[in-house]
Amino acid sequence: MTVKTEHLGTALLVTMAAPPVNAIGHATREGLSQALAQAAATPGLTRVILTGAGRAFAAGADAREFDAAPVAPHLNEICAGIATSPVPWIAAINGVALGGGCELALACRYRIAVPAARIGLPEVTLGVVPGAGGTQRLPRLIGLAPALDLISTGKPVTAARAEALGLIDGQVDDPLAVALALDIGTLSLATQTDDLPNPAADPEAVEAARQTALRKMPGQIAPLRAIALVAASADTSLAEALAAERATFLELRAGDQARALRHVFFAERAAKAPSTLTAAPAPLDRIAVAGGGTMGAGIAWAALDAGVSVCLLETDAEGVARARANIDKLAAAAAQARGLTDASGIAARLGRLVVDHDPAAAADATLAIEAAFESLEVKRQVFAMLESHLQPEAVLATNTSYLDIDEIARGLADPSRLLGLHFFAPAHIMKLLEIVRAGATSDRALATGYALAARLNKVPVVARICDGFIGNRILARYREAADTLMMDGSNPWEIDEAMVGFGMAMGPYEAQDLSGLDIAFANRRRQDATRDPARRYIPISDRMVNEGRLGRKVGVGWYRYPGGGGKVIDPLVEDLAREEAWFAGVTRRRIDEAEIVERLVLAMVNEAAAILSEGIAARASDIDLVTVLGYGFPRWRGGLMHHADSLGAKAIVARLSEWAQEDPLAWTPAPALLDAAECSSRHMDSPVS
Ligand code: T1G
Repeated sequence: MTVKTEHLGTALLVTMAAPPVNAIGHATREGLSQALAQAAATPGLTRVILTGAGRAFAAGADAREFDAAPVAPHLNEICAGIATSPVPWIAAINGVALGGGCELALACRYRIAVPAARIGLPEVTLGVVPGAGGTQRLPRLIGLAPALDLISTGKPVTAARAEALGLIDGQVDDPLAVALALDIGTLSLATQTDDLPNPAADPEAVEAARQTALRKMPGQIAPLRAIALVAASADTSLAEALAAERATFLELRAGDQARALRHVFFAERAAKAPSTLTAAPAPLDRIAVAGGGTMGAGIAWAALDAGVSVCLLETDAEGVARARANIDKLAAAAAQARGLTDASGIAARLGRLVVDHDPAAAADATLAIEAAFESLEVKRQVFAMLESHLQPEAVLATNTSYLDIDEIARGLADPSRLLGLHFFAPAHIMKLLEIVRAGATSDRALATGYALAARLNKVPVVARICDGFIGNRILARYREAADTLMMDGSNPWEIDEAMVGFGMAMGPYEAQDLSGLDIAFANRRRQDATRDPARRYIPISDRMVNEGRLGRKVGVGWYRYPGGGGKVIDPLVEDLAREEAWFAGVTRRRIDEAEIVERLVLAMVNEAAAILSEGIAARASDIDLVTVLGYGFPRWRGGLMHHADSLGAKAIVARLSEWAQEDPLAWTPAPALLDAAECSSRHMDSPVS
């Protein structure tokens, strides 16, 4: 039974019990429908109290049902039944009340929540709009402008904020007890949401919400449709507006963007240690981070934020001072940006930190993460130091982005304790964690990587060893394809604009200006000895570095940054490209936006398919997580491989094969793509969702 009912005096208690978070699936809807009938058939009831079992009130509609046709009873009908019930319903919100869970509460006559509850309508993050009354009942309850903000951004609010908005009537430690004891007078004074008047129109707020959605959620349909529905609450009858809401929900639910966003949602939740990994992880109460630079300090802060004690090691007193300064910057930013205004919050984190240059200070660490300079020699020295000072059972990890971890492991007495933990800058914010399993990595070390990801609330993706693992290998191919387009006739700003239009958070050239052109330059030099001499090599990026154009950090890269401000197109870059093309005997041509996007996306898809074929990534959905969470690929396209599925392997192979005629080394389709095309399956492996 996913809905339990119990008579308590003149109250009927209705409890949603669908662990772990009371997602509202068909069984729950049936149970709620029966509870409505039971309440109507029970004489003398003064109230119905709706609550959730466990840690959630209700996490919203069960998104796993969205790939199938809707099955009655529908949640909007249940909410309408609650809203028109002669016996008042009280929402005793015991935990998260999201999406349909919030809509059930909105349909109730009265709402009380525990202080820890988070309440909201995150439907747009799944590519849909609230479909059970939220776009109409919320603005009636709290006003149009605040409702626009909650619904168009999908961000939940705390119980305190919900109370301030008028979304709930109060915060109480024991909502059930208060609901039972609520005097009938108070209850009868509460206005049924559906009886509230239309909210006042607010065209300025509507336009502001639209502009924000266009800026912050470009390309996404649901936010704009949600805004239109909320705007209509001001001048449309409830019945008409609810019908329009339902129709919009059903339309978007079946659309590509909702399918893509659901795919990422479930892929994120599937990214956890496989049940076959039975080894116990190392305890994670006290870890060491070797290297207090930007990455090391970010990793340390992520651990401190998660309640872990950290020994941040540097090489000398100066290094300690630099590391401490980096930590202080992160602490100040956290205090400001993330509401950690209470000094105790910061002090508690810093109280768990030791910064030292004496390795003995890390002797009791059970995991050490090396975040030193990207040099094999330096890393080997760091691990020799760690190995000699930490307990033999301590797990060792390197944050290297590119180096061969097997090579690093060869310097260890016990290579089984080493794995890669590739964080993404800024390490305390980016959710992606590439866990790199080297040849000798033990199950215990791997399990420790997963445990750290869970503790730091990161999304783990396991990669095997190759140059760049999953993300940076795809990035290198993406950039090579972009440079090739530049050589053949395009320029950085056309390419960036095309890819932002596709949905990338930032174009490849602006992104490289941010990270610094010298990083990719160093990687190309490292690959010089092994690069296939027959492969077309584009020298423009090297030319830029050799001319000191390293990116934003020096004020000039692919763009200029006058006064350290925003990017400005620099025609000199196009001149450099023309000159290099002339040296190479390339006849440049006009390349339109569509070809830019197609070539860059398919270059990434083909590289990703090779990564799958080689077993570097275990499944396509992992590559989706890497591209969305680490490289700005549009989440509403579901990630690189989900997007590739939407294009179809046959079409991709046909296009790649056409280009391979001009340049086989760059464009020959990977085996996984050929296999998918041959069996005309759309998926390069079984999708997660
Ligand atoms: N549907 C199906 N499964 C869900 C789910 C949902 N809405 N929410 C969570 N799960 C599963 C999740 O996949 C995982 O499964 C387990 O529950 C624990 O989740 C009509 C149309 C509630 C804040 O967008 O934000 O209502 O991996 O690991 O970190 O207008 O889950 O254990 O097999 O995330 O404690 C709107 C989505 C739906 C909320 C809990 N609701 N969920 O976080 O646990 S659309 C949402 C969350 C809707 C109506 C519309 C979070 C959480 P497994 P978890 P958590």
